[in-house]
Amino acid sequence: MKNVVILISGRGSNMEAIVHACQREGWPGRVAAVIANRPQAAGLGFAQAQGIATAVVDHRSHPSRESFDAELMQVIDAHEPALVVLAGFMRILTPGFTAHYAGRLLNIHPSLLPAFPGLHTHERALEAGCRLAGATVHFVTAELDHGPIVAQAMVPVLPDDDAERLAARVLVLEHQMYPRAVRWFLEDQLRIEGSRVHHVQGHAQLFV
Ligand code: NHR
Ligand code: GAR
Repeated sequence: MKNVVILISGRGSNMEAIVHACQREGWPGRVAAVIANRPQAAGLGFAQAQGIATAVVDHRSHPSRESFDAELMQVIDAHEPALVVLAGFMRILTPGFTAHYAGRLLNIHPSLLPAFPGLHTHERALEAGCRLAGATVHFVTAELDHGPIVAQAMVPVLPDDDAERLAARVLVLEHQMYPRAVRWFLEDQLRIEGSRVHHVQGHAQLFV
């Protein structure tokens, strides 16, 4: 059984989708721990109710990003993860952290990368007049939101959209795409070739 460690900062709905899919579909892996950088992260309650180990590593009790990341790595590595999953995790990680988990660290970002890396993606997509929006699952590298793309999901932008409505439409597909991407990784179906990722059996890496 491969261990997965999921990092969250808040609600944790993507983490829930992954836990449920893992239970329902009988993956060759299990969610061994859910770790939050905020003590109030709502997703911790769900994880505890599922009998999953939880921990808080509070960034506010560290003097630097390096020291926060060092403790985070210790807590993660106690679970010997094959894969670490960022699911609404809101702290930028240091190059030392991303190097330590190179090739086994995934993120979901709520835009069609390489458009709109960073924060406030839905507001920025609306402001830019985009007719298409979505989310991207990618391997994490030192450069923020620039790692190899595993899968993308697209949704239309509708005339009455505000950021909240658009985010909700994107989130529905996030909950389909992220569990699939995690399952592909655990089943060893993904190959990274340079900056590209392909599924060995050619499964569609686009969710519509
Ligand atoms: N770290 C690295 N090195 N590379 C990536 O690709 C990362 C990462 C850490 C997080 C998620 C990302 C997203 O999908 C992610 C990808 C937080 C911020 C941010 O500015 C930006 C991008 C992402 C997550 N965080 C502020 C900070 O100072 C804090 C913001 C807050 O606490 O609300 O760390 O969008
Ligand atoms: C998701 O939409 C995710 O793509 C986004 O935040 C939401 C988290 O929801 N991630 C980021 O913005 C990362 N900076 P969740 O906690 O319910 O999964």
